[in-house]
This record gives sequence, structure tokens and C-alpha cells, in this order.
Amino acid sequence: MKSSFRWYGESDPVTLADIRQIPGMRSIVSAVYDVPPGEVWPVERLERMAGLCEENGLVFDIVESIPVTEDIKLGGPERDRHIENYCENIRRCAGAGVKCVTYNFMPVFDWTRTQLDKVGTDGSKSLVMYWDQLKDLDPLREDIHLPGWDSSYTQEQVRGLIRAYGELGEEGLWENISCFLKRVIPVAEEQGVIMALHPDDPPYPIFGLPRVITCEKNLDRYLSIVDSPSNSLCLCTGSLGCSRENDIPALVRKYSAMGRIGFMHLRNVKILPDGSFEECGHWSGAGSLDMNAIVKALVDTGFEGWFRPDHGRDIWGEGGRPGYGLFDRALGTAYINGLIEANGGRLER
Ligand code: DNO
Repeated sequence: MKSSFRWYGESDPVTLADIRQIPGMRSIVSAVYDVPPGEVWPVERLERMAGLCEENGLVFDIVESIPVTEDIKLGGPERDRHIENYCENIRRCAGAGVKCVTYNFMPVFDWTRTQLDKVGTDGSKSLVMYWDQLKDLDPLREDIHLPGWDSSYTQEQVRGLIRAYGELGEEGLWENISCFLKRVIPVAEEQGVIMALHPDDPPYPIFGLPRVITCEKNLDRYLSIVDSPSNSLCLCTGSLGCSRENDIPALVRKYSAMGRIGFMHLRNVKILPDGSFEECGHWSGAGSLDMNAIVKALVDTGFEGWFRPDHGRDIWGEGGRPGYGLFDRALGTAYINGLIEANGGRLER
């Protein structure tokens, strides 16, 4: 399998020179972050990214994410143009050497947390979602600001979107997913690109917004819409893993054996008695997931895709981008490397 690290580009305080010193590191996961969703990425930007990675002994072969616009998810007036641009972005990424593209189908908001700097008993800081901080919030009645949310929407736009998704409902969202996949996957196949769908984080509806990429039944449904190795998963252990219903090692074993995992996001999460959760260090002893069983499932099934250490805590006073500092993610990689080696797996260089 291929070890990778998310990098936010030249403005990221974590440098490629830092990343290349992490043992076994191979690939950089990145994107063109400053082009609005739905528009086309300039080829020069992708080529520059590939060149910078190469100069640092790394490979830019995986993208996270090409965003799926609300018009695509809602079937809005710009859907066709946005899907065409999406396909063009896949071609451009492939032209720059990219082999895997991550994306998600979460309406309006990507991951949801109530606090990004919760201080743990050891003094480290992490991202948490506490139900008692969330339960009384109603974006239809009041202005709310949760950390990490897309600030490009006004509160009025958020209300409009929540109402539109309410009308669309889960089945409507499935129809729009199907329309997207039927047009995008053939292009990915032709370009030799694996599309890796990230699950909803957390895997249940928030503020009445439908969320469907949540559980085994729905992952099966998603993969069966277009039965192709290019239609694969980015299996995020921490996102699916904050619902006790999801047996993560079993899901990893099943989808990896089917050849339908392109990318693994490896992190642990601690589920609290009321269903709230806290992100924690990668080590199994720190949270609710058996990380060794997850890695063993990948090794046993001959997983050849990419993995990255997902969200780290903020440790040693680093003060980096929440979830994406260098130190704890580097510790995570070292730990995962140990699990891979102990299970007889191999890192591709
Ligand atoms: C959070 C990430 C997600 C992920 C997207 C993929 O830190 O794992 O934001 O990048 O959902 O489209």
C-alpha cells in the first residue's frame, strides 16, 4: 500500500521538506483550493504541484477533493455545466499524474464538530462533537456558526439550502448521485482514475440535511450504481467509526476484498456514552476502534491503494491547522507503519 499525507499547498505551514522525512512516505494528497467549486482547475497549477512534490522525492498522485457542488447534489440549474467541468478536472488531474480522486456527497457541510480545540487530560487538543452543544441549535430559526463550516454561505443561503434539501429528501439525493456517477465514472475509467467516495462525517443527518453515505447498506447501494473499480471508496475509519452500528474492520475487509477501496483515511475516535465523540491519537488504546484489526484487514486482502493518517491532535504546542498539524499525523504514520510491518504488509515506494 502507498503511504500518503495531506498537504494544503504552498500556504500550508507543514512543508514538503517536513513531510518527506516521515518514514515510508510516498504520496502527497492535495487539491487546487482556491478555484470555486464547479469551475475548472488550471493545468499549470496541477503541474506546479507535481513538480514541487517531485523535487522533494514525493509523488502527487492523489487528489482530495474535487468538490461536488450543491447544484450537482440538488439537481439545480448549473448541474450539467458543473458535471462537465468535473469531468474536465478529472482529465486535467490525470494529465498531471493523478490516479485517485477523493470527493464526498455531504449536503452543504462537510465534517461537523462543535469544538476544534478541546483540551484532553494529557494537554493535547482535538476536534470533538458533543450532542449537548449541538442539540439546541436550529439554523432555520437562528444564525449559527460551527467551527470549520464553509463561511462562503450567508445564513440566509444556508437556510435556503436546508429547505431545498428538505424537499429533495434522501431518495432525491440518491437520484442526483446516480446521475453524477453515470456521467463521471466513464470519464474516470477512460483516464485510469479511481474515484474514492468519502463517507459522511458524522454518518447521520445533521439539522435535517439528508446524509446517505453512512452505513454498509448504503455503501453497497452506492457501489452498485456503477459497478466499476473506478467507482470506489475512500474508507474513513473515523467518520464511519463514530457510529457504533458500523463494524469498521469488517467493512474494510469486505470492500478491500472486493477491490473497491481506493483510499483509506486511518484515524481513531472515541465514542462517548451519549453518542458524542472525541478525536484522539491513532493508537487503538486511545479510542473506540481496533486499529490493528483494520490494518490487518487491509494486509490480508492485499490492499494496494493509498492510506493517510487522518486528523491528528494538536500536540507539543504546534498550533497548526485543526486536525492537520505535522506532529501527531507523523506519529500516526509511524504507528500505522508498525502495524503494517507486524502484519506482514509492505509499503510501496
Ligand atoms: C476532513 C476530511 C474531509 C474530506 C472530504 C473528502 O478532514 O477527511 O473533509 O477531505 O470529505 O471529500
